Amino acid sequence: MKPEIENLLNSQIKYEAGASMHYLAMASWADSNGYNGIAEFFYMHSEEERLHMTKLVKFVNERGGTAKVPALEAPKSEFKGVNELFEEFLNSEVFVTEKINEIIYECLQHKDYNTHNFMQWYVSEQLEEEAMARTM
Ligand code: OFO
Repeated sequence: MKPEIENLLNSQIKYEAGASMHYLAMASWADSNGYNGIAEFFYMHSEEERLHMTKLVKFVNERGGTAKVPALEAPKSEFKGVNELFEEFLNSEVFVTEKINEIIYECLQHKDYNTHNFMQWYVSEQLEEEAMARTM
């Protein structure tokens, strides 16, 4: 695996982990403020992001790279209300989509068609998640 691609994938591992922790903090806030349905949604979504992270960790290692499990800053834990949760959700998904697009671009520059193919799963996933966040 080319070092440039490995670095980008390791950064992506961190973004997925960050999203997972961010959504967990949002779930916890919703839970303790009486928004149980919203809490369930973000607990579930936090788990999904963790799976996205793990999928990348395994791929980097399988391809002969070294996946780095990142240190993370504590996510924000106070929110003004549910609108803020959903605004942050959308912004986070838009950010992750941009980062995935950067990886796709670099894969093509480096003729890394294996990683390009693997990342198509994330492209489809982001399309769905961004649309869902926008609708909510
Ligand atoms: Fe990892 O799928 Fe959204 O961010």
